[in-house]
Amino acid sequence: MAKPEIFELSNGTINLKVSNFGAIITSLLVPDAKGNLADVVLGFDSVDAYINGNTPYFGCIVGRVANRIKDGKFTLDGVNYSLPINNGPNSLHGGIKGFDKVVWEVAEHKTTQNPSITFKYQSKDGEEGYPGDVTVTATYSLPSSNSLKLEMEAEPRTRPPR
Ligand SMILES: *[C@@H]1O[C@H](CO)[C@@H](O)[C@H](O)[C@H]1NC(C)=O
Ligand SMILES: CC(=O)N[C@H]1CO[C@H](CO)[C@@H](O)[C@@H]1O
Repeated sequence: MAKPEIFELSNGTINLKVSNFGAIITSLLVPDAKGNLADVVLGFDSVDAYINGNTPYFGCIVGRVANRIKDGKFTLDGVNYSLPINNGPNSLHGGIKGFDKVVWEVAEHKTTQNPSITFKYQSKDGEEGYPGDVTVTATYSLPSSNSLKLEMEAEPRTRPPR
């Protein structure tokens, strides 16, 4: 498995730090009207804080689902599913070990021209109670001197078992 680390993207004006752990944005420096850079996201300097700590869901990609599922239960195509309960009686975000707590593969990292980084994660059938294999990609890029873009894709690899 890849080592959790923090990557940096810069286009000279704005500067993004993002980790392959949870696809977490740890820092985003942008200039104010006078050109002074300030970090506009809440985050920690070290990836260890995210791995070890009880960090809130700062800057991450939660998944497979965002928000709560009541009692951690849902029905899909007539099949009942039970998810791990991690928020009162409910299931919150990706469960106990959601997409925010796994190491993603670095599928591509461009540092020149329009810098970008693509993270990829293969979620297995049954992971955190959810059916079907899913391949997830998240691409962070700096397409211009004052913009950050995030493109996300989730593709089912197998149909849920009947
Ligand atoms: C699914 O859950 C509902 C509600 O609890 C229940 O009525 C139904 O019988 C269950 N279906 C199956 C296939 O277990
Ligand atoms: C280093 C780098 O990639 N700089 C880019 C920042 O964004 C402008 C467009 O606004 C590009 O022209 C630069 O190449």
